Amino acid sequence: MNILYQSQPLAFTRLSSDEQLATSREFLARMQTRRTVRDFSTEPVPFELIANAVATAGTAPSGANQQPWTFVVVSNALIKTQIRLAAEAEEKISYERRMSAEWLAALAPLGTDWHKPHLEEAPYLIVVFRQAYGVTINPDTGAEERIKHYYTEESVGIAVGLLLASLHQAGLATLTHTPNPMAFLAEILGRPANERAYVLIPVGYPAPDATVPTIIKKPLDEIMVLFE
Ligand code: IYR
Repeated sequence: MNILYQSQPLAFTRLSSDEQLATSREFLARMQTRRTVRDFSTEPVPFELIANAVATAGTAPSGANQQPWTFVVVSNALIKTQIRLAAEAEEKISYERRMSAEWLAALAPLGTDWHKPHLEEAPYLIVVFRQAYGVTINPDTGAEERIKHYYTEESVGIAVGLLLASLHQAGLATLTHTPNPMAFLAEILGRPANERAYVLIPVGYPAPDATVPTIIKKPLDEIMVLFE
């Protein structure tokens, strides 16, 4: 017998077919209005919206339920400035030297460059870290030991998806920003050796004059393959 397996009845609310369709359509319509935003207002955001989004992210499934994530929430202006300066330094090198012509061409329709004023303007930065492995103290020896983590990339990716959905649902704008390399984030934020920066997400209200690139999402028949 597996003595470690403890179970309980599933709490599950069965919706009527009408409710299922209505909520599914509403959610789709709402998510179709999400846009990645690069022009942020400095207007403050209620902290609970951020906390609820992080708590929502924390409901994500993860490999062996190890929940290999840390969400660092920054509103401190000095730290935001430090992050902006370090990110821009890396991005400048990337845009001028590291990124291939093919990559720059792929990004051209998005209108991005190395300037990242949103890293100071957005009221919150959420820096998501992936815990490449866990750390525990051996009670007998007092030594630090590593715990193997499974599927951390997939787990953190799913959690970030839920985070973005929650923030959008709460009427906030986000930018999924991956300055590369991102090691400076662990340094500035004093994160332990097992944590790797995964994505940096400015969160706030869009600036009143915010613009977004004209892009289209692939239609359903291009992204779904159906065998019936
Ligand atoms: N990290 C850079 C470049 C960049 C890369 C991709 I792929 C994008 O979809 C957008 C930007 C930047 O943030 O500017």
